[in-house]
Amino acid sequence: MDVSKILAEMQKAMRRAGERILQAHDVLAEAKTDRRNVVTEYDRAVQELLIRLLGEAVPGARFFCEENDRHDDLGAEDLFIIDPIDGTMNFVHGFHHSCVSVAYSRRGRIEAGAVYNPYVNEMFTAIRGGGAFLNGRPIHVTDAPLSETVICFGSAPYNPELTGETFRLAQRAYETGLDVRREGSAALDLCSVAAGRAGIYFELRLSLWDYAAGSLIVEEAGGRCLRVDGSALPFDAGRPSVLAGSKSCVEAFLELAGKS
Ligand code: LIP
Repeated sequence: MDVSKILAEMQKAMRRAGERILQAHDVLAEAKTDRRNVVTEYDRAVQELLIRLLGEAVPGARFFCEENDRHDDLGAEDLFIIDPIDGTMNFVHGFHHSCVSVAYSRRGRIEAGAVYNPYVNEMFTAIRGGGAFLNGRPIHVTDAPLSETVICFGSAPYNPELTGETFRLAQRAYETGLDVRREGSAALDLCSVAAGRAGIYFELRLSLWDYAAGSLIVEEAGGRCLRVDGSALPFDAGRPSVLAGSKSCVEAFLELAGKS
């Protein structure tokens, strides 16, 4: 099936999922590994809805998802990588800043990505080689120097051993840029970079479903997406750090982080 048709099916399914998120009420958090790593009945329900709809649209498709340990083969012919609600902590506490993130890969290479924020009806999309879009309008990373940008970061709350380094980098970023933001959704932070709203986003530990779609959207918006040490971002079940931004902002960040 043509990738553009698959992306269209992704967006249809994600909008259905977004309706579920907007209709949520009495959201109860369940601790997965600890008090900061939570899941809700809505995460599971949205994931099952996406699996059903995308499985109907692309018969035989496989899935690599955050919930219920649904981790099919990453080298599959047709694979969807799903974070049903990215920014679950925001969702539980009513911050209205969460999204659905879906990437499509073919034989181990991401070919399309979409990130949908239902609270503000923003659909970010990209097809490899085809550019990046917000609600159908082209987007591009900022051409401003790092010192003239807002910098987003994630606090890797599941990994308290990373707190010191995270906030050391955040302070350096704060001293260098205009200000910092910890907005609570990795996928939306990546899209803020792609849309030129933020110069950089970094987080010291993420899962593939957090960054698969957003990393392609950043690259197709003219940016770079890599590890914070400057090495290539993997496509596997590991939990790497992530650094995203324009070429010049990434180079400036690597220097301030003492990694260049
Ligand atoms: C979250 C990310 C966030 C990160 C959290 C968690 P979830 O995804 O969006 O940036 O700091 O540790 O990974 O769990 O809400 O899908």
